[in-house]
This record gives sequence, C-alpha cells and structure tokens, in this order.
Amino acid sequence: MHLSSRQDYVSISFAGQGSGSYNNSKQWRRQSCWRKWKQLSRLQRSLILFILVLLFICGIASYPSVTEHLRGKTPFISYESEPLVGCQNLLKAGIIECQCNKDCFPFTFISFVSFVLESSWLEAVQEAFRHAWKGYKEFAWGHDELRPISKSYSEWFGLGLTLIDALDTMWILDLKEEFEEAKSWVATELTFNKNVDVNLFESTIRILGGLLSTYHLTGDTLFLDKAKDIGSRLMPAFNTPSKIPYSDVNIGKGIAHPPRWTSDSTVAEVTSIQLEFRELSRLTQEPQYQAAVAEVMKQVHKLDGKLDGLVPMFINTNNGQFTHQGIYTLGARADSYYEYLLKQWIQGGKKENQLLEDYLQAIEGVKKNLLQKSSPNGLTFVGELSHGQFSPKMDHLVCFLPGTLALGAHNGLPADHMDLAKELMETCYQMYIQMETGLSPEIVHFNMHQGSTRDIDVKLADRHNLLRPETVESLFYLHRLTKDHKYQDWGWEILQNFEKYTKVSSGGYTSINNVRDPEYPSPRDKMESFFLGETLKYFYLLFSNNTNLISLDQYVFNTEAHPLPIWPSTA
Ligand code: DMJ
Repeated sequence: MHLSSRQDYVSISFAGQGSGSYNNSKQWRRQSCWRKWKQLSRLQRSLILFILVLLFICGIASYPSVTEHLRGKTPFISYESEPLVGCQNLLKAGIIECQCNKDCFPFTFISFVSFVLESSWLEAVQEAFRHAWKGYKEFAWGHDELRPISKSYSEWFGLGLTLIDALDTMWILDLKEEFEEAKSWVATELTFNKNVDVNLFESTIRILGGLLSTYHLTGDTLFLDKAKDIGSRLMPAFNTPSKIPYSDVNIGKGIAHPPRWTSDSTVAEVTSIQLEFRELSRLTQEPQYQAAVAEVMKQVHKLDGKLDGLVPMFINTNNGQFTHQGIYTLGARADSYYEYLLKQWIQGGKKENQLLEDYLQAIEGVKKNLLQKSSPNGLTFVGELSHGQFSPKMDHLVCFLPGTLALGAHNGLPADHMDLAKELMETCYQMYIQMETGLSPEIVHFNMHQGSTRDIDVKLADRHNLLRPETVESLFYLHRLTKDHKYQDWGWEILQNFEKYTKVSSGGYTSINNVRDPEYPSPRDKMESFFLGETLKYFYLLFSNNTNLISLDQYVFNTEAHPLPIWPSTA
C-alpha cells in the first residue's frame, strides 16, 4: 500500500456552518490557501499553472473586447501593504492610477496588460512618424510637403512647412535624433527674408504656432527668435481699412493683399490666429500683436448677421461686415472661430467673459439650428443651414467639435456639453468604420428619412481623405477627459486603416481619392504637413495614459495641435 498515491486526488473540504469554530482572519485564510496549494500533486499544480498561462495568453489576444469595460473603470485599490514591484514601476512611470497590494493580482494583471498594450501602441505611432519622416527626409527635405508616390515635393510657401509643423511632435514623441536634425536645419537654413506670398492663417497656425510651442517645450531661444521674425513679418496683413486682416502677405516685401478675386477674408481665418499672436505679445512684451488680433475679435463680437451666435463664412476687409450671409456651418471657413472662442478664454485664465459668452451662445445656436439625428441608427450630427434651408451635410472638419465641447465641460461649462461631445464622437467614428477602407471621406451626407437603409451617404466628389486630424484630435480629448478606453480602441482601428491604405513603402503616407474602394483607394501623392503636425501627435497623446504629457490644465492646443501655455494667473 502506497499512501503517497492518494496525493493524486484532490479533496478540499470547507468548514460548514455546523462544523464548529470559523476563523475568518486574513492570516488563517492565507495559511489555509497555502496549505491547500501544497496538498496538490505536482501534476495538479502544473496543470493549474498551465491553465493560468493559457488564460494570460488568451487575455492578451482578445484584449480589446475582454477588457473594454474593465479598463474603463481603472481600479483604485487601497494601499494596504507594499505595492508589488511591477505595479510600483507602473505607478512610477505614471502609467496607472491604481495602487496595488498583494491581494490585487487581477487588477495588476489588467494594468500590466494595459501597460504592454500602451507601449506597443505608442511605439506604433513612433514607427509611423519615422516612416513619414524617412520619406520627407529623402525626397522633400527643407521643402513644404512630401509627394511620396513621385518621390518629390511640392512648395506652398517655400518655408519647410512640414519640418516646422513637425518639430514639437518629434519632441513629444521623444524622437530626439530626428528633432536634432530638424533643429539644425532651422538654425542654418530657415529664413523668412523671402519674396513669397504666404497665407496669414496657415502660416500663423503652422509656423508661428509650431515655433512658439517648440520654444516652450525645449526652452531653446532659437525657436523664439524665429517666431518673432515670422510674427513681425505677418503684421502688414492687419493694415486694412477695417483692421480685419487680408488673407495674404508677402513676408519679404512686407505687403499684404486679399485674394485676386475678392476683398473678403474667411471668418475662421481671421478669428483663428489669436492664440498665437497673444502669446507672442506675452513673450516679447510687445503689445501690438495682441492688440491687432483683439481688435478683430472685438469687431466680430459686435457684428450683425449672426444667427444665435453662429457666424457667416466671409468678412469684408474694407467695411468689416459679414458677406455672403445666410449660410451657417461648423465646417470649412467657420470651424475654428468657435474653437478659438473657448481656447482664448482658457488661455487667458478664464477671465475674458465676452469670449465665453460668444462661445456658449454659439453652442446653443448649434443645438437649435444645426443638430439633427440620422436614420436608421439615430446618429447625432451637425448639418448646415443655407438661407433657412437645413442640409444634412457634415465636413470631416466638424469632428473637432466633440473635443472642443469636452474641453469646455472640463473647464466648468455645462455637463450637457460633454453628453453632446460623446454623441458626436460616436458619429465621427462611424464616418470612418462605415467606409470600406475604414477611413472617413472629406464630407458626408446623413439620411434623415424614415426607412433609410444606411445613415451615411458620400457623394463622388467627396470621397477623398487628406490624412486629417480632427477625429483623432477629439478621440484624444474624450479619452483624456473621460478615461474611457474605448476611444483608444477606436483610434487604434483608425491608425491601422491609415497604415493599410495610405502608407507608401518607400517612405511617407499619402492622401487618397476614394475611401470607398479598398482595392484601389487611388493615392493623391501628397502628405499634408498636418499629418505630422497634428494627426500623429494626437494619436500618440491618445494612446498615452499619462495625463501629465501636455496636461490640459497647463496647455491649450492651437488649431494645428501646437500646445501653448495657459497663462499663469497674476491675481
Ligand atoms: C489644419 O491645418 C488645422 O487643423 C485647421 O484648423 C483645419 N485644417 C487642417 C487640418 O484638417
């Protein structure tokens, strides 16, 4: 008879109610578990360990679906004893917000999986940036934009636009080597003393904004000097009869002019240069920059022709009045007017009430005049109004709005702004996943008739995707401010689709003509500077769980994703 053979059978008996004394102390339970573990045979122990490892692997493989709801509720475990070593490291790295004791293995496990996943997603963005940079470096170095298919470049202003737009992205993504080579180009090659016409808005948000934010992140005065140079060269744009700036300036000659066919400027353009010029004044202690852009806001605030706070798309530089009235959109030519009302208010320490009032009124105007639901699935969308007629058309550009609404709610504005942000975020995501390539077109039309079979239609001329950032931008805000990880999962899906349909093997990413044809999306042969300046930066910030990485309580992003500091309170 071999007594030891009994060890191959498990017999775990629990003390029942009637079994006498019941010791509930932690120590007793630990000892009892340990005793039971030791009672198992080697075979049984191996089997259990094997199953645990298997579960671990399955957990990683099916991670997004399994942990979606769990991750949304990051556990906060009270700190009872020494944190686990792994957990300590995660805490130190600012990766997780829970504190773990020895009994919280499942949560540590989830956090660990989160950590592994986060690192791999962040690396994927760095990799995408390196690939984009490789193409730019090889075929377009020092020029405005890469043409990745023809392995050449295009010029817009002839100022190395992509390189300047991407400076702070490289810094944030921790791509120091790439940053250093770009910096030495700025130091040795970049000159604004050139006989070129530049668009005031585009060069303010991309060049002035990019240089100012890089100065703040690095502390290197090279960037501040360059910012002063371009800022002062743009000032002639404000020499107009109305003080509403012209759209174009020759930065070499110091002469500004409107486009050849009109004396109008675009409303979004003249009202989305304020964050940058205000910051330039603060840094240089020279008031003329801030004064010029404040005058524009003052005039627009008082103008007739708004509808419940919504603005038309054009403004005349001679008389300072709105023109082409009666059309209201949150898309092209009006979009960032709304964004900059809120962001100037935040930048200035939430003191400029007029900006806040205009913003709040405009959001009410959106709700009253532009908000509708689609059929059959009831997606909330922002349409347009043309002379009293509603059009269910929405530009991809409007997808900045969920992020802006969420930012407002975070800064104390009504909670229903956050509710609307979430609804619109879902719509913007649907604009991607309902397309055959999983990439959004430039413009969609929503169906509103009962009995429609699909929510979204796309016209032939609107099927292109320019690698725009707005949806990723809003995903970043929504994730950062709600901590709901589903927004990261959505972003990851979108990044995969950019990889699949827009990546060019020799380097770079390209805009495409047709998001509805996965077989031949038809490359446009252009990588916009905002893909590096904005889209990839927002992807990185979306996938990072570190809320201190460009804290939304310390920085406000300009409309080209360049973070500028929120001004310290002087009170
Ligand atoms: C960028 O230049 C800015 O985000 C601007 O506000 C809108 N257009 C592009 C990106 O889509």
